[in-house]
Amino acid sequence: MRTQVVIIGSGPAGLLLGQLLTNCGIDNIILERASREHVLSRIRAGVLEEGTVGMLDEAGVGARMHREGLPHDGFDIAFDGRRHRIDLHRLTGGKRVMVYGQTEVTQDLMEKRAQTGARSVYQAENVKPHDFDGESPFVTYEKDGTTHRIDCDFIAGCDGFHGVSRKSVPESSIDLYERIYPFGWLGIIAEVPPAGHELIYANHPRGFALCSMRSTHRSRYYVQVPTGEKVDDWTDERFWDELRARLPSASAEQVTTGPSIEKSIAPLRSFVAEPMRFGRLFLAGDAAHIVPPTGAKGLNLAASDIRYLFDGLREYYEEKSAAGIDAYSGRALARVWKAERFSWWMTNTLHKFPDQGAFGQKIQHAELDYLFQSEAALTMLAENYVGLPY
Ligand code: RFL
Ligand code: PHB
Repeated sequence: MRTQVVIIGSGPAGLLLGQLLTNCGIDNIILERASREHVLSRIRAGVLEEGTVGMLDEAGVGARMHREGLPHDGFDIAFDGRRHRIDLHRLTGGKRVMVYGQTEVTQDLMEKRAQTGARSVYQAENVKPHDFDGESPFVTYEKDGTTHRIDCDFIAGCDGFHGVSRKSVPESSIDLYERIYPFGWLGIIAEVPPAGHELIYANHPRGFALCSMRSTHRSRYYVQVPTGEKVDDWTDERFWDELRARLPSASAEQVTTGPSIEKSIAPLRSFVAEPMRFGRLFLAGDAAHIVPPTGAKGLNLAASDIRYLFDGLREYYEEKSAAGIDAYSGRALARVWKAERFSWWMTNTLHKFPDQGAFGQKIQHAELDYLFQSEAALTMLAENYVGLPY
């Protein structure tokens, strides 16, 4: 078999790249380890930057997002028993974010791909990129007991943090940067109306909490829990009590409780692999970098990587120029590191750290106090939250 671009991974990065390539006639095949149903059952991101929204429109999959997604002009940070609104729209000269679940984004992209007839292989086992440091790379995989080989021009490693692409690169060619936080987020989804129209990020002596949503009748809530905590130790009742204890009382009263339909714990990590290109293999999205979810940047960074990678590949095929693919790693990493900084800062400012001590508490308090008194500090927060320019 032969194609122009083999895409490993059918998450948002792989599906978005595949659709943009297909739309301009560049042949591609997606190889995904999991089943379609498994990919669609993962509950993850919820907040899209305008740049991500624009890319989904460009890919031709924006219609349902504009119908069902919730545009948000701001969000709240709660601390010291009070809520402070970050007016994203005013602070950024008219920008906003879109609340629309990653599950929906993935479903829209999968449906569009099925309509266009582009090839995807789900439950592809033992996917392996080969010879990407030469002129003739290929990818092998197993399906139903048979080994297949796909020859290609390029391989896009969009296979997430635990994927095979980054691990195929010799250790001596890659630099890894990592910070692991001593806590995770316990998250639930419940079929109840959200506590308010906008998101609330809460800094509380008991730990961080976040009120988010998927729609006007479906809520997404998180509380910070220590590393090692077990989901089974958290009944719905315990979760709701803990969430309400971390919110200002007026907000706690707005929380409608109900049975959870999903409950899981996500660890928090910052991670970057450099560079993001190895010959004819490109890494994109979580395969190359992870941010803690506090800044809502993970999926958005996957989209901005694809912006640069797609532009580079299109230039290569349409204009016979390698300038875009040569610039890919540098351009992507410049944006990645700024989102890493922002997500790290949001995490440090809003969570309780076990070794924070009295000094750390005072500094965090001063940071938040300053934030709400300074137009400059608020603007820094707002322009990063809505997404830096590509
Ligand atoms: P994905 O989504 O992990 O997709 C990778 C795909 O590759 C497949 N795969 C393989 N396929 C073939 N062979 C192999 N060897 C393979 N190994 C893996 C996997 O099965 C999978 O289908 O990566 P991608 O496309 O880079 O997308 C990244 C995003 O999923 C991620 O950054 C976000 O979900 C992060 N994130 C958030 N991002 C935001 O922008 N806004 C948010 O509000 C937000 N909230 C979150 C989040 C992530 C969370 N968790 C659970 C980590 C909230 C949470 C709780
Ligand atoms: C979510 O709705 O899942 C969500 C929202 C904002 C974040 C992280 C996750 O910062």
